Amino acid sequence: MSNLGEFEPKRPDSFDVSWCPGCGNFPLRDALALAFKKLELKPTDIAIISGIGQAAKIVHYINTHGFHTLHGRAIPIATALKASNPELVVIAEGGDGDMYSEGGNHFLHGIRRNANITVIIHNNQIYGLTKGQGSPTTMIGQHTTTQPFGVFEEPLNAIALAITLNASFVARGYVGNIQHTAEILAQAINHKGFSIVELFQPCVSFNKVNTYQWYSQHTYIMQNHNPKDKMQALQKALENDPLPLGIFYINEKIPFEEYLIAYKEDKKPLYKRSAQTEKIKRFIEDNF
Ligand SMILES: Cc1ncc(C[n+]2csc(CCOP(=O)(O)OP(=O)(O)O)c2C)c(N)n1
Ligand code: SF4
Repeated sequence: MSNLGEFEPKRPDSFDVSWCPGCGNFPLRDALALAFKKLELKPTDIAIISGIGQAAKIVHYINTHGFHTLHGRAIPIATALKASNPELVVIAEGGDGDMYSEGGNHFLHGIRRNANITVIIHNNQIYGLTKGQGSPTTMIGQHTTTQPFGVFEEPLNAIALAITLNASFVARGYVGNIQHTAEILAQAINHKGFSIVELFQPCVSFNKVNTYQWYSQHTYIMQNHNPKDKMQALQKALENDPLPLGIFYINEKIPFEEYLIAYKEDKKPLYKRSAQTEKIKRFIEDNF
């Protein structure tokens, strides 16, 4: 049963949530709202930018600012939003297909650019919205609607990839544990830099392998792990069964917005400034 409080979407009564009953997106949304409450954020402090897919629909089902964009494109739009208004808490969300396949290129370069945003990947290890095709994280041997003889491609280990690329914050959770997931999300949102949180999220309709029971049996919460130690983080990320949960890696570095010339002398967000028409006119006259 959801307890979203002020994050309950303000929609007409006729607006239905189209997630299937039992979908892991429900506890994921609860954990996110809990993280916002822990951080004492208001709905107007936050903007969620999503791609396309079941996961990406979250912007309609939680009361914050939101923008449902194109498949795989949440990260660049979230980056631009943060640059134009660094005061906002900006979150990019999408499924494993959205972020690792259609948006895979942006995932890599988002890590390099290091905007101060949080990226949440709802990893159900399948394409949910389009009815059960194999995704970049589907396990080898799994039978899917498009791989009836079983998946033969190596699944993507995005946690190991992100650590190798020196991402600023890398974590993984499982939505079956709402408290632990909320704790990770709160730390990710608080972290200054590109924060990646991959969340195992069962798809009860199209992934009959990675169920709630499967995740409970094949995951564990890391203890005494030092997230500042890159090699230890990478070693943990390469563990396959059981799969570790928690914060793998923290790498403090200057975020993208702080390099922007627009904020060198004035920290006021761009949208709060009036247009400097005289300066623009002079620039055009001098250069064209
Ligand atoms: C460029 C583009 N390619 C393909 C599609 C079709 N499409 C829509 S959602 C989706 C997969 C979504 O899977 P995932 O991102 O894992 O999210 P889920 O639905 O499982 O939450 C695909 C392939 C699209 N909308 N746009
Ligand atoms: S198809 Fe899967 S991911 Fe989509 S709403 Fe249903 S259970 Fe959730």
